[in-house]
Amino acid sequence: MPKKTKSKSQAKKKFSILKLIGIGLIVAVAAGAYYVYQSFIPVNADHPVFLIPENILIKTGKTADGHYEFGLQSSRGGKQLSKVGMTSPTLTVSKGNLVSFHIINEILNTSEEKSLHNFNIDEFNVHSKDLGYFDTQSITFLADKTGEFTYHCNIHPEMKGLLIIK
Ligand SMILES: [Cu+2]
Repeated sequence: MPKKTKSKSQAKKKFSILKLIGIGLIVAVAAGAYYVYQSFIPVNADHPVFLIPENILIKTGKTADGHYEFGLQSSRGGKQLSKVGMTSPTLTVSKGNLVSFHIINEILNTSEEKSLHNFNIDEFNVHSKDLGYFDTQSITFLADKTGEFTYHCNIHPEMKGLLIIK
């Protein structure tokens, strides 16, 4: 009965395709879940923290007198002041918060200098990569201690501001 055999093998083929799709889906879902799980791990912790992060949008820029600085992307609440000796605004967050910095480099390349900046808060293991013009990066950390910390670009020592956690 060759006919029956054929339909049987076809059914078998169909089944294995479905099985492959099923395995593919499981792998995709697992990879997605793993990614989401990873994204809940702050850079200064080894376990996920399930809190809604406080979002701080940071951009690079230049002060009126031509120094590099960080600034806030939103000017909501007026212009934040910076501490004497620092170009960039003082930021205040509450202890225990999960804080996400979203950094964008908006400084144009010039013929003399390629625009390259990074964002660091050493005490919290916050270190962005070197961001070229219009590159972005998001970094989430857990504000697990109070104090005054400096956020800075390690390419331009002048480019720094104060982060207060209270
Ligand atoms: Cu810089």
